[in-house]
Amino acid sequence: MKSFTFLHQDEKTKARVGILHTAHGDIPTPVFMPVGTQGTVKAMAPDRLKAIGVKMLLGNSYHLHLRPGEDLIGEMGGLHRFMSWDGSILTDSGGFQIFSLSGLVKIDDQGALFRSHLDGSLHNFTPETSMQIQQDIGADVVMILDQCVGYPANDFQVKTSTNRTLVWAKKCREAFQSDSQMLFGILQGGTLPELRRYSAEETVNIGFDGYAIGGLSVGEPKPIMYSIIDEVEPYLPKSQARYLMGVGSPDSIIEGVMRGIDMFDCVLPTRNARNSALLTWSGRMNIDRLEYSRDSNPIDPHCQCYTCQNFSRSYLRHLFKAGEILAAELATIHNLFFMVELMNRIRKAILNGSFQDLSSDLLARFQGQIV
Ligand code: PRF
Ligand code: ZN
Repeated sequence: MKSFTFLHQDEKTKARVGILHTAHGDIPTPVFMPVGTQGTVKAMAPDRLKAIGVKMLLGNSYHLHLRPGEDLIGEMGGLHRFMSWDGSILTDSGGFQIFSLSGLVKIDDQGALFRSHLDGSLHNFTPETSMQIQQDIGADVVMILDQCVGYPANDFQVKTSTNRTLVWAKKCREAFQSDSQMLFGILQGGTLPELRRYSAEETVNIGFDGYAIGGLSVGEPKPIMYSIIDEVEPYLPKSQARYLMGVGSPDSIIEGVMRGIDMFDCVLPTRNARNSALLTWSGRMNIDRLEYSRDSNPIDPHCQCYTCQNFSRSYLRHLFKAGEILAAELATIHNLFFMVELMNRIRKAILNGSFQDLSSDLLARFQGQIV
């Protein structure tokens, strides 16, 4: 099964438009995937996600393995049926969460032994178990188990984790057996250009359905992240999807797209929404500010989302101040609609040759803002 169709290359940048073919539908790229860590995008019923135009979600093996467990999800017919979502799902392997959430006990080329952040129980993730978990969950796109280091990290740590990720990548490739699912490799290499190139070449040699760039947006300055993408992009096959993991601020998405990235995910649009931080076409807006208390305008006058079509800034501010759960839902609807619209505009601009103009316009609006 062909996993990706490369449709159009921008003439002035590396931006591209394509289609990711999954068992649950075709996904136009570049795409942003909202995060549904525990089998739900927080505060959003699936019909609402669909109405907004979301076609693909990210789920987390780490969380779903700990609770409710992949056996239970498998018995319930897989994650799509369990959560009543018939769009596409990509699952992260658990590599990143083991390092960011759990108490890591022991790690070697066999796998990682860790303590659950929920109840302290011991668990072992190996390349083989990670493949089994993601196959039981029924993800459309499965990610290899990888080891991500933070920033800064010393050269030895970066080298060890990069080599271990390659050992795990080979084991995942061998253990993975599915006709309906895709398997993506993950590059590591910290901020060392040489090691990044090595990671890219070796991962591509193993051969995957797509390639993710991991280990970025872990505390390094953004210009370093962009230079690492520039470093590895030439080594990634043009005919396959490239995914920048854990990156989703509007300015980083635009910078990523112009460097040839097709897929993004990030908790920020949904998490920020629940913290009253809203995305608008004139930059970030904090709806709990006093100046909005008697403001009858919608969040964004240019926005066609359900929230902006029906509610005022004044009402939203009231819901947040009163701690009402509808605040989280309405704000998430708006922020995800914004992300879908952003990706639609990006794809359209790449296709009609105006991507460079769009990107400089949008970067001027968003740069420097923590959105
Ligand atoms: N590896 C995995 N998931 C991730 C990352 C990674 O390096 C990141 C880094 N930004 C986010 N999510 N498996
Ligand atoms: Zn809106």
